[in-house]
Amino acid sequence: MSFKQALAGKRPLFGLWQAMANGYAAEICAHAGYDWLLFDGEHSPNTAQTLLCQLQAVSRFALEPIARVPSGDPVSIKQYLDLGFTTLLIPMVDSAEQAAAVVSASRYPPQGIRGVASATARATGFGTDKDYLRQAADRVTVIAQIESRAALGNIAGIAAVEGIDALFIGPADLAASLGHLGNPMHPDVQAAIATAKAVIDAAGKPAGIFALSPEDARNRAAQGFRFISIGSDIGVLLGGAKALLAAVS
Ligand code: 3PY
Ligand code: MG
Repeated sequence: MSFKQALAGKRPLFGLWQAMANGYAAEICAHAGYDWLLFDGEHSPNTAQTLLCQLQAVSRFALEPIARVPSGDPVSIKQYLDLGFTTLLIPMVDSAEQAAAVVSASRYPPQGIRGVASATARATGFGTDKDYLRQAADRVTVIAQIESRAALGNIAGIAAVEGIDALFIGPADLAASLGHLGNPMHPDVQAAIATAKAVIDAAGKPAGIFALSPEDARNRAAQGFRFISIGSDIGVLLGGAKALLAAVS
């Protein structure tokens, strides 16, 4: 089942951000039972090699490995898809034109501009998956990140783009863009998120968000967000290390 199909299921899908850029950490987190893990190519020290290692480490688990590309650059999109990621999160999508461009980058001609590396790409089983080229568009899920004032202004147009399968709100960048750097719980930011969610709902697309706490995650689930990041590998490690020390101090 593709992630876009899974998003239509009964319950929200909970994920954990992977910022440690490490296959061993990814494998450990995969044992925890999350619906998805997000491998971050935008803000974490990932390369194609580290992403490959993480993807291989989680391949035997029933979870969706999502990759966040560094930007909407078609070259990154092509490379991440060829590595074998089938779900991509595209940061900083600010307009319908940008949204259409990232969809085009994820599709082979004539629908798009994705280059073909069929026999040398992991995505195709190194050429053994004879259905891949024909089915790639159905298998791939493209998620646009909404995280700026400009994106809020254009959100209906972004959501209407065919091939944008879901929209994910980034509260940290949205707060910064709205003049509340470091304060995503500010009422203005929260109001903007509510408005954005309503527009995404009206477009009939699934909405996702990065939750700021377990309580925030529960609230987002109750509000109908379909996929919710509830923390990060780094947060879990540091939080656990602090709690352990505090327990004996
Ligand atoms: C943000 O909050 O800006 C993110 O990109 C992660 O959700
Ligand atoms: Mg962001």
